[in-house]
Amino acid sequence: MTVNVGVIGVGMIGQDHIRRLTRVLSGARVSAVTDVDTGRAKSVGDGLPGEVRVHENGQDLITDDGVDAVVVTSWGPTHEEYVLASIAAGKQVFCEKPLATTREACERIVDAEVAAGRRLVMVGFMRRYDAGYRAMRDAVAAGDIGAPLMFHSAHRNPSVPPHYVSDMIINDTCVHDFEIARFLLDTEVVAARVLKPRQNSRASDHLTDPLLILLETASGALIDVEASINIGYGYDIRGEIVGESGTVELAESTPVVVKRDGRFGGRVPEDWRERFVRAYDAEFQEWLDAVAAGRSTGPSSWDGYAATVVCDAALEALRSGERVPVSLREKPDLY
Ligand code: NAI
Ligand code: ISE
Repeated sequence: MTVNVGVIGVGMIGQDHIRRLTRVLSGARVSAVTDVDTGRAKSVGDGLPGEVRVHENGQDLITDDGVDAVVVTSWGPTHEEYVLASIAAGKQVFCEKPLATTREACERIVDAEVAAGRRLVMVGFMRRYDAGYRAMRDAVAAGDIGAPLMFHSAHRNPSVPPHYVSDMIINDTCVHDFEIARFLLDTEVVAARVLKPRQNSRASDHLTDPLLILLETASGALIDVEASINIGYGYDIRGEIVGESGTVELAESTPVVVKRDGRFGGRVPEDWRERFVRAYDAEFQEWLDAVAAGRSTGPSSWDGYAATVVCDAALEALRSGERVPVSLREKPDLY
């Protein structure tokens, strides 16, 4: 079966996902696109094979009979509306992170899915499909390093675009670290604190960069997340779990190490599209296969909700300088 996919928001990651749906993966075609920038939607649609409808808005795309499943790659604050509309239409929806930008919005999505009686939403937490993180999780689950005590995570972006506002360092960038910590340690976060080192002089005044976020978990393990969003040298994602009897950490992502003139070195990825290319491919292939088979898969609305609740607490901790407890509602049986 070929899944006809409609894409809402055809900016940077939307176009990258369209490329993989169209040229890399099997079992899909992009049948419709939309964007608030209608010129961009038309130009992306015109560049695709076959008949591609360019819709005026996301609601029209979702109810298009020629769309079997929806990809939401518009800006975070617009996700809730499109995810809710997809659930209402009974269509599977892949939503890029964050699921939604507030706890309340995520709760509305969870409630709608529970009322529908089946999982329809997959959230784009692609790190779960990265071979390195998977191997780390397997090592922990197999008991190779003993019970986890700490997870050190570093999230370094070379720079951020002009529309990047201050809260995004937490709810757009660190949301990945919070989410992968839950996946690796198989526990929930119970409190957050944020420390601010001296400001990076490369950062715009309206941004607080870097940050050090400390999370406590229900299992007693601690998580520290270093977020640097103007590090300049490249896109560098680091992670190490310290267990009672060993450690496991992500290897350098360079495919080769070059040694010459008394030195060795490798490539640092330019951005997330390069660093996580195989993870994005794997997450989308899994989603397409699940849609074709009429079943659900991947990070759920509950995972999206839990990650956003941690973001909310970290944002409050950033503003107040205090330790902020995190509490989740009761997990519905659906998840
Ligand atoms: P972008 O700004 O390049 O593209 C977003 C597009 O959505 C733009 O073309 C914009 O005009 C369109 N748009 C905004 N509001 C809309 C609306 N209401 N309806 C239809 N179109 C709308 O942003 P980017 O970087 O592509 O990010 C998009 C989403 O993907 C964000 O939620 C972001 O957090 C997520 N993302 C996830 C990544 C990952 O690693 N999983 C990487 C980059 C982005
Ligand atoms: C971007 O939206 C992503 O999701 C990337 O994975 C992340 O590294 C970056 O900081 C975000 O802005």
